[in-house]
Amino acid sequence: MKNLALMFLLFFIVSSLKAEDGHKLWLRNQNPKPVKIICSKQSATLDIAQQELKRGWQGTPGASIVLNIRNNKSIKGDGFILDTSMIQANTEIGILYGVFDLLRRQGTGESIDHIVSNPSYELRLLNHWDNLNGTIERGYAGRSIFWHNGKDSLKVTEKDKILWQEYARANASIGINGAVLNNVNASPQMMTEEILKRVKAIADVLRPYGIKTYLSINFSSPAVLGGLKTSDPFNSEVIKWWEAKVKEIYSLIPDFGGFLVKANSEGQPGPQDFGRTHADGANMLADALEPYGGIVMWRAFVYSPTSDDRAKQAYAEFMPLDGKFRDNVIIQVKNGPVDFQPREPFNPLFGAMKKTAIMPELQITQEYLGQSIHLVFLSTMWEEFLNSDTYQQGEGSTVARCTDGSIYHHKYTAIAGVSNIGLDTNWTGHHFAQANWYAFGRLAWDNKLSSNDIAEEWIKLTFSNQSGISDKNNIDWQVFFLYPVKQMMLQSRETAVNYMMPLGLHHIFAANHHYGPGPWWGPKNVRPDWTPPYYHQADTNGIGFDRTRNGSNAVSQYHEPLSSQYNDLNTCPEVYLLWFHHLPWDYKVQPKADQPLAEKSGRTLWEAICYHYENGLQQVREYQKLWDKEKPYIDEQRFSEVQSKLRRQCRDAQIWKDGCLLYFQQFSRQTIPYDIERPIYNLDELEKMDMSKI
Ligand code: GCW
Repeated sequence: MKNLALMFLLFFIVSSLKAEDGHKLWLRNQNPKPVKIICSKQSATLDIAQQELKRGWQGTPGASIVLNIRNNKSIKGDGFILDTSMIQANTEIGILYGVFDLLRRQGTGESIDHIVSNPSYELRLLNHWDNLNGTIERGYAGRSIFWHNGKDSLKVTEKDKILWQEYARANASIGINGAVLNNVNASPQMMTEEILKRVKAIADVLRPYGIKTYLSINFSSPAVLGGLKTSDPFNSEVIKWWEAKVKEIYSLIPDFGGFLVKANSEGQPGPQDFGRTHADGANMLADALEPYGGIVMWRAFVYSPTSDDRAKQAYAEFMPLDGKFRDNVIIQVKNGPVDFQPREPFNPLFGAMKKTAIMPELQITQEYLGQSIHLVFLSTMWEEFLNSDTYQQGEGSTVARCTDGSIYHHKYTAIAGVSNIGLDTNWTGHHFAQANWYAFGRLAWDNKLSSNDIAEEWIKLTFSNQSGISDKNNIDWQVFFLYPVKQMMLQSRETAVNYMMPLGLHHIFAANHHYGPGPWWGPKNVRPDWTPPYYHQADTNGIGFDRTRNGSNAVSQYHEPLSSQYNDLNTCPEVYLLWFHHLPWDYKVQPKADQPLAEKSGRTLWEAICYHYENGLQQVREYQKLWDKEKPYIDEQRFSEVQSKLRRQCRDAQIWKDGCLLYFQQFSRQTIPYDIERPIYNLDELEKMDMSKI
């Protein structure tokens, strides 16, 4: 009898866990209850707000809710106030954000009692590195949702529109309000009439969801496209060309947001080609956009092949220009001084540029973090970055406060994330990569949120289902699914750091694709700052990049007390050790309590490196076991797709560990500690492997 009941229960569980392809993201709207909505105004955005309430209401059946657009001093920008029976906002889009927040709270079981919610940043953008032929630079989830190649590629289809609308809805649900539709390595063709018409069609779909459209531009468009002799920003014909182009864009898209520019970086054209500065170039475009309320986001991602230290260059080039930019220019700065590495200290420009608006650029797409194959929750990395203290205006001048208007007061505050979405059914390739899109939006809205809360929300919204098995109130589900999966997510970035580049190592990826390890890769004909040996500097004496006062002196770009702290071996955080110091292999690293395999005292640098790689690998193995145990709690499709990606992640972590340890061992000339699993690959076989296909 007991067995029969058990079989029945099992059958019930299995049949209720229907296959899910992940397309619905965190917006699963299950079994909505009836709701009465009172709204005295009508508009496309308010219609959406009402539809969403009807689609997702989980509150008391038949309850009434008032949507109230009325100014209130405690509401800033598109913020809102939530009460059990009312959503109040200054703007229509504020009402829609309030609706999504209310539904989220119903879905996660959070309280809804007089919540005042205001955005940390006024502009919260996704950057799409999508090319006009439909490919995506550093995209790992299929081709572009905006651009296709081939005949009829510019024809706007119903299918396109449905997808753009789903995209807009997902973004609005997490507060994203801007999208740059094309790659920062921009084609001049972007500015042609036929392409701009398609941009208009996209903008029309995004608009009711509160999302403004922006474009990346190629600085030499006036010459390449307009046939002018030059693209010099001081040339009057060039100025006129941009003015006319901007006018044309606004005639099609009256609420167009503005331009994103990558100039004089990695071969892109820019004002320096004509002896002008970044400020000269940015201001010329800013002046053209200003009459329409448009902005310029000018990237600080610059580095020349001849500099002694790539990490110093954005600061060196941009600091002298502080205060020289128009107030509708924002300098867009990557979180770290090199390039979206698994771990970097913050870029020293944050907080240092005081007279110019600065916006952080984060990378949601996992170019350097296992792409769409490794499970890596990036929220903890962004939290670490946002909470970094720059000390620029005394203690507590965190990056978050230096960029969100708390400390400096500029016309705009903004944040951008390089998108990880494409045409894949589940949008992001890996089901867990959806959490990174979600986390970016949530942090852009509220930069004080904790990764713990974000992960918990996301899991509840994404994996709850109708059967009651994974119901948020179900203790069994909480203990055996929510909690362990959340722990895995929260630990996952540190795990990737461990098996890829611990202790401050960086940029030791295989060439070009940045997926597998390649610390050995350094052909003579390639510029040194594109090769790993430039960054790890390993030789028989030791390893690490000396950025101290005796080395490249990058430490001097940080405000005291950080500058001295990073400079001094005794105070430099262990996580940045080899970022700032070149150390002998037998340097004694302080023991760390949370490293289970580590020697408790007297670890040498070599041993510490070995244990980090081993720990990283073992942690992925633990995730594999953990996920296998989650089978009863999740639908078959998402279960097996994640399971299969975890298998590859384990193998790749092994390759990272073996490749890096065997390569560095040639210099350290020491044995790998015997309590560590032996490598299973040979170095020469790894060196021959195509690391983009491992
Ligand atoms: O991270 C590097 C990438 C390039 C990218 C560049 C940038 C769009 O490898 O693919 O180009 O940064 O941010 O401009």
